[in-house]
Amino acid sequence: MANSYKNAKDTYAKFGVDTEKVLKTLDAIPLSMHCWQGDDVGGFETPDAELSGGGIQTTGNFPGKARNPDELRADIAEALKYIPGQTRLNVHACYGEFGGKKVDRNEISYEHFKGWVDWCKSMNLGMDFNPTYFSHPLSNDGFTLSSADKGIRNFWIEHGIACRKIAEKMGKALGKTVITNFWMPDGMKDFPADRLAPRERMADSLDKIMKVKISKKYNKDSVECKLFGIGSESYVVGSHEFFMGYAVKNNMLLTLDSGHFHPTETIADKISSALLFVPEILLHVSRGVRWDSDHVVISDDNTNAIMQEIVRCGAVDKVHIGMDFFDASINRIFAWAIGMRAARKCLLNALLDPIAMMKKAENAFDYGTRLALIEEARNLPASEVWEEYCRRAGKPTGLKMIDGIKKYESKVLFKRK
Ligand code: RNT
Ligand code: ZN
Repeated sequence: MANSYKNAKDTYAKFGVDTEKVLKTLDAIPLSMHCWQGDDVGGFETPDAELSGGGIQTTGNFPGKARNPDELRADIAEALKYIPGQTRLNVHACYGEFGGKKVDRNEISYEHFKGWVDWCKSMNLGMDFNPTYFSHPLSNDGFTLSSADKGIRNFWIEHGIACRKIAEKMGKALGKTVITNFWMPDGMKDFPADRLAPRERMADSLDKIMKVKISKKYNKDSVECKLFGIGSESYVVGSHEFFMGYAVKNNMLLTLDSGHFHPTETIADKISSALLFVPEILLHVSRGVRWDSDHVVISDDNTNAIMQEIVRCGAVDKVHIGMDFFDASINRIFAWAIGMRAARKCLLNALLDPIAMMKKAENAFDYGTRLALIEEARNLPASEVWEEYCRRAGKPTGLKMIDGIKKYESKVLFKRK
């Protein structure tokens, strides 16, 4: 045990915080890492999978992105060398292993994901899943489950059902519950004449997907709202009110993505409210710069505020923390490692806060002491506790992490042509 950690431990004890307990709690909280940072949301469908439509975008062309499942897994394994704590891998349906064959979205099945499941098992990773409602000819006019065309709607309903079945099998194989996140890009660039009908169709399609009996022990479904996207600036069918309502009505999980609200609106304050009405929450932790830009997560005020709310609501078991960022302009291993570590660091900060003292002051209407504690907490030696945590987990920090990833960059990434 390093001396600096011992000092930090003593300092925190004065504020009523047991760092040993915190480290245990921290280590057991899973964070879900999204596979799609590894190839800019491309996926492995044939021919030539690439992110298109859906109102989301990656910018940049940093060399060496993964071109097939094996490369993606190698890159994930490399990133995991620097990521401490329980991790889950979040896979999108377009990342199935189709063996060079064209398998349309409504025809996918568990066999296409068995490779991922076996690998995750061997790496001791849990899993999460997502139907892919973008980058497809039948999503090109901007509507999927809410399309006015019955054939298109049915195609996407079949896709949703196929995904829930796959997720259930994944959960069974892993012996761990999978969370399946439904995000549909449906919306319009300019003012719609009819905002209601697409929403009625979206709800009806979802009802048809959710009607299929799937064991909640192995799969839980979540729905993700959004304010706007590129090409859906004026209207998104699955708005916050729409999905909050849908999730409450159907007792489902609600996904809150940090980039999916007004630019000055943050998701931290939504957690305590939503948890009163939905059983669980899924978070897409992201960093929007001026818009839903999906920049790599860092330990900024926003991320700290999110983690504080999870901890202070006592909702560590009810809020599932997933990442959703994709930056194609930097080394993608860095992106994963930086984002995952930042999220966990913020979680650590939240656990280290002198909450008991703050609550005591608050209950005594002593808001001066409360503010003093908030300010003091910013200067407590959390970084020493983080160092100790990584040391115990055998994960390099600081310059060692940078050196390690740079080596992989020259040895592996830059050799991919
Ligand atoms: C898009 C949503 C959605 C996607 C992933 C790839 O705005 O955030 O979660 O990022 O499904
Ligand atoms: Zn998201």
